[in-house]
Amino acid sequence: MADSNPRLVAVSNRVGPLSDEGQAGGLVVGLSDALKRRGGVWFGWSGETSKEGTQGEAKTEVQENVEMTTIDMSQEELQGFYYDYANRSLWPLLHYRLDLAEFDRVSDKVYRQVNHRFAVRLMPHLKENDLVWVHDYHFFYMGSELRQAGYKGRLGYFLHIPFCAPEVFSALPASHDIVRALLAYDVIGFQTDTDRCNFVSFCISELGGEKLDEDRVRVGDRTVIAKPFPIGIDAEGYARFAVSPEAGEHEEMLLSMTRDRRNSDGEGAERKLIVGVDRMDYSKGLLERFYGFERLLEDYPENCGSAIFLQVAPLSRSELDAYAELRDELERTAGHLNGRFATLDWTPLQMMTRGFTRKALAGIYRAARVCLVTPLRDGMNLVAKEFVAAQDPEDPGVLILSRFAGALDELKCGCIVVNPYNTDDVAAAMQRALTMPLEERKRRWEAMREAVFTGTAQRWCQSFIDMLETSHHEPAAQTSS
Ligand code: GDG
Repeated sequence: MADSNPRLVAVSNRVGPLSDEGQAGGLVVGLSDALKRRGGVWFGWSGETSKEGTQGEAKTEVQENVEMTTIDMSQEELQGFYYDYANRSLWPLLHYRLDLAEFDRVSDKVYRQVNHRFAVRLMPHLKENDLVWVHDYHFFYMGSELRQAGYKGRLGYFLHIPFCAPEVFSALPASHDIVRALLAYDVIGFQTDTDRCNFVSFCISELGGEKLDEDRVRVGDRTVIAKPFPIGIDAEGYARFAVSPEAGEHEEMLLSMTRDRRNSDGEGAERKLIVGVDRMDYSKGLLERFYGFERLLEDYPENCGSAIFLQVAPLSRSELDAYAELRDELERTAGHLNGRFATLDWTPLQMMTRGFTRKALAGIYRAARVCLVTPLRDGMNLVAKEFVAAQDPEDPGVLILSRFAGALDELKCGCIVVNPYNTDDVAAAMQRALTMPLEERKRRWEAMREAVFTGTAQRWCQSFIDMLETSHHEPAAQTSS
């Protein structure tokens, strides 16, 4: 290897910010650390639209020793690439929502063009020994486009969301093209072993490939490494957030809200705050969770008057119909539930679409007795890990986690596992969590804490880069069919 510490070039839809110490988001923490240490480039969309779109000039801003390089998109590109193909075709498909997935050839074409132009724009910024690491479902074709443009160095890819079963993925008209394009990368990272296995199965059943060993699959003359690299959080940083003054204010505000209830009858009843924190997305299982809470109040009426469910649900992709409809449905369901159960001095369900600062969120997690993380499908789910990192070791809360979240692999040691589609199961898990003795809560939390503090964002990034650095790079054969 010519260079003992090659630069890192990261490609993701949105770029930065280069984090300060203590940020929580996995991608940002992991990449910022590695980029600052090695120097390099962070390349992606500027967040702006302009007439020329990706044909326009790239803008570079050097921060520390990192070139933050971005390009604009045209309005048509933003629509076809981002809204239509990435979020109306790929996102629902990969989250097993074929009923919501829409496929059309115009957006397919724009998606490929944007990948092509991003690759062409990135080429002048690349050096021979760079490690190029492309992120997520926006850039499936980026690797093969970079190869076609002549890049010969190491290329890695990480998928942040699930890779669905081949039976589902093959419904996508471009499924073969996409997987063939992925084979241009040297290392393909997934959140879980299930995702990796789905990808490998697709290579075998649809493309006639073969599995060489645990980590390597061959299709034609391409051999790639396909491996799980579960993303984590900056656990130490997050734990510090949770004891910051800002977190403390939010924790205290919520505790006093629940404490008032406790003292109204002069008795020290138990704190019963349940929280959920999710982008408002149909993959997160919010509606099913509301039904679960309603069932809790029906089947375990001792919680009426004391349990409060706070759902933080910042709006996301609200330009898309499926998201706008979800919002209406959630608001209707929350209204119905409160109308049915609320009393003059108790509102059982509070849903907020405003966002909070990271520190405020950490305080909210710390105030909660129970956290509901019940996605119908999730690549990993960092909220589950943040909740664990934010707890008070002397009085930790309980995590209820969906069997369909990638985070389950690492957190099953201490969470209560639920099937989010099973309303009775979710209600029973809430009841169990609300009544769990302190000793059991501590035991479960300690096991999860160990997992969260071991599998951090920094480790995720380092292990991927280590694998990419040592991966043997065979010159890529032409991968498009
Ligand atoms: C994708 C995959 C994978 C939420 N509300 C607020 C806020 N958040 C933060 C959370 C957390 C992040 O957003 C959400 O991360 P998740 O992992 O839960 O989910 P996605 O956004 O769907 O992320 C997922 C992830 O990529 C990483 O690979 O885990 O499976 O779908 O950090 O705390 N942050 C602030 N205010 C809020 O109100 N500041």
